Amino acid sequence: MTLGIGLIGAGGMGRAHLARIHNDLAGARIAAVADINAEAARTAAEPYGATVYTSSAELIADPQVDAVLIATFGKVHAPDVIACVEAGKYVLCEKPLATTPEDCIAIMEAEQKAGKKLVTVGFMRRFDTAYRQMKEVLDAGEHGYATLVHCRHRNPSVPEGYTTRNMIDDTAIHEIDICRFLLDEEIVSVRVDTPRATSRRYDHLQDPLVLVARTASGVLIDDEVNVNIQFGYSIECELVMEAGTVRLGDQERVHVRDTAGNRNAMCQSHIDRFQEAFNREVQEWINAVAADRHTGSTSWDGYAATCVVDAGLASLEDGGLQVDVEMIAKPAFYA
Ligand code: ISE
Repeated sequence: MTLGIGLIGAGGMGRAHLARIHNDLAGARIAAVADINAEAARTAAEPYGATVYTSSAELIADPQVDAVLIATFGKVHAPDVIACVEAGKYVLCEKPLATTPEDCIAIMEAEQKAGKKLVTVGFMRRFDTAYRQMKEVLDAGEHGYATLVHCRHRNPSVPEGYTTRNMIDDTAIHEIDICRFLLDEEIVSVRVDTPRATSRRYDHLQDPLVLVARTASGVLIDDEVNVNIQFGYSIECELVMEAGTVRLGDQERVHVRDTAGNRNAMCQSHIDRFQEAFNREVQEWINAVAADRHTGSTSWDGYAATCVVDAGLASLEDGGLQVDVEMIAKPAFYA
């Protein structure tokens, strides 16, 4: 069976998903594209002969659409995710699931009412080979338990519309999720430090930031978020255990050694750096939907990440005080 996929949000991320489904993945076709910008929807849909909509409601109701991919801005996700759940359609929603814990709770309530997990949050790093290997090393237990995680999240630059809030809810949210995934536990408190700001930023930005988070068992996570580093898209992560460390390899690119030195090319964007992870994420989602089962991170993971983001934003507002993460009890449905 070939699944009909409907895309809501025809921006760069959405178009990258369409291209991967069409060119690299198996088992699905692009059935429809919706965007409030009719021209953007038409341009994105045209290469695939997909139906064009300017409203997400029409796309979700289209019987040709078996499952939905949402790649709009986080703050408009919730109503569309809920509409998909109410229509009984599986949905892969780009992060953040929603920008408030309340919206995430509404999504979880809709899903529990539907009686089945239909929502996957687009935390693609969970599908990255190296992160998975890091988790395997930790879980094998040979080196003891984790004590620290050191993360660095660097972007070459960001557009003028990107805000300091986005450094946490759009950028650091990846480390928030991947640390929960690696450590298998919740983050319970966060502090945000503000080092000297780089001159290579728009004035409204507080860049870089350092998030310092603590998990329930006491593991300390530090995450440097530095979004105008100029030289490339660079993601680092080192997990410290009692008797060993494991870290991501560098860039997964070949090394060139010559008179200029020993170096590897730098990726310039997440679409490039995590291409393999994105492909695996969407392929596993297609396979799971075809088999009528859930895969990847759940609405609970989306909710937990949003709660940590909220605590980080509160810390930023409070001048870097440590803020406890407030969360509801985990519903048995997500156990
Ligand atoms: C973007 O949305 C991402 O998901 C990237 O991984 C991150 O590095 C970037 O800062 C975000 O804006």
